Amino acid sequence: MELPAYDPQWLKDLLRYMLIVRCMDGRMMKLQRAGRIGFVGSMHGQEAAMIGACSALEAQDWLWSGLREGGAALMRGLPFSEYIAQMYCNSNDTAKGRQMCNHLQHKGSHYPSWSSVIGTQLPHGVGAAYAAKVRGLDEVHAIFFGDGATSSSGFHSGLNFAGVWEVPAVFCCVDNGWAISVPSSQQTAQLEYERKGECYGMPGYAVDGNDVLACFEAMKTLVARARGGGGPSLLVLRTYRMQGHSSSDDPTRYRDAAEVETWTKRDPLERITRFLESQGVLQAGEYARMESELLAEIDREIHIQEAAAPMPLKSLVEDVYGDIPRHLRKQYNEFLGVAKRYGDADVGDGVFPL
Ligand SMILES: Cc1ncc(C[n+]2csc(CCOP(=O)(O)OP(=O)(O)O)c2C)c(N)n1
Ligand SMILES: [Mg+2]
Repeated sequence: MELPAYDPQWLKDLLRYMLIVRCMDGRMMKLQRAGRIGFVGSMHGQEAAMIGACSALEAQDWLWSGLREGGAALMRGLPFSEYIAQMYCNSNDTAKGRQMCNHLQHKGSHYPSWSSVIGTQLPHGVGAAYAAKVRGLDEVHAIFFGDGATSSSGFHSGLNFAGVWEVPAVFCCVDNGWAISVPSSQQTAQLEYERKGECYGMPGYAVDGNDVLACFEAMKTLVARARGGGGPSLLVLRTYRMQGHSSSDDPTRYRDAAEVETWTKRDPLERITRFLESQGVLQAGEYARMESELLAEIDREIHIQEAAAPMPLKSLVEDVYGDIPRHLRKQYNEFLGVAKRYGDADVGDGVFPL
């Protein structure tokens, strides 16, 4: 197949964004293992799916996500400082420590806070896409979710309303084959997730989610369709999560080493790097240089955020009411007593019951 004529700098940027995701992910996992932050949902292996697809979005578009799309938000403008502050839930955290860590959000890049409750982002994103349509705004809403989320009620109600209202949305199903320890075969009798779109009156397509350019091209077509008033569509990005479901999970208890090995050979970063080298776009040593510069930048920010103060306890009861009501004041004073008795709560031993 003839490839479109891509701008070499654009291609290099694409690799850089994928590398940002890989570096940030690796560093966050190390921090979690060292007991410095509480929870990480690794994006390792899924970089091409998120970066490729989200590269087709414009600044005015929206990204609705699940656990593993924080890296795409970095590409769209979420600063390293804010990302890491949210992982520490410290006083620089724009969510004020009210979300679990790794539950990122960024107002500036149209990246709403997401919920652990699987599938909730679908009806939320559809509602926002419908509002954009009614108000005549030039916005496309990319709504990301996993293969497991196709079994949630949010998937049904989201796609159903989207089809009826013909909203400007692209549903991006990141099919990594697993919903924690449940393989796709035990979750659905229709393994071709793209065919589920048909039931809601929208076209569905599947693409190699480890091929960043294929993800970009497929998404570009569907985003243009939505922007032009053609309505919603479903895009399945077939990929694999190389690590556990989260930092609390041990995938060796339910996955075959051979399966992991097969996907290791399809590493999306290695793939695009080899391609760019073969095209003369990337010179020898450039990847390593980019990687060490990014890691140094991330490490600098980690030091700053680790030293930042935690959210003041008082913030627990602020912001919701103009005047703090009596019952909250009472609860806060009781909590203050407990905190004084036991000292500050620490980050725990990294175990989270998910
Ligand atoms: C409504 C609901 N049910 C169950 C869970 C527990 N849970 C957390 S993640 C997850 C699996 C998600 O799998 P998938 O949608 O494929 O996303 P992935 O983690 O593979 O990216 C489940 C069942 C939940 N958070 N919410
Ligand atoms: Mg999955």
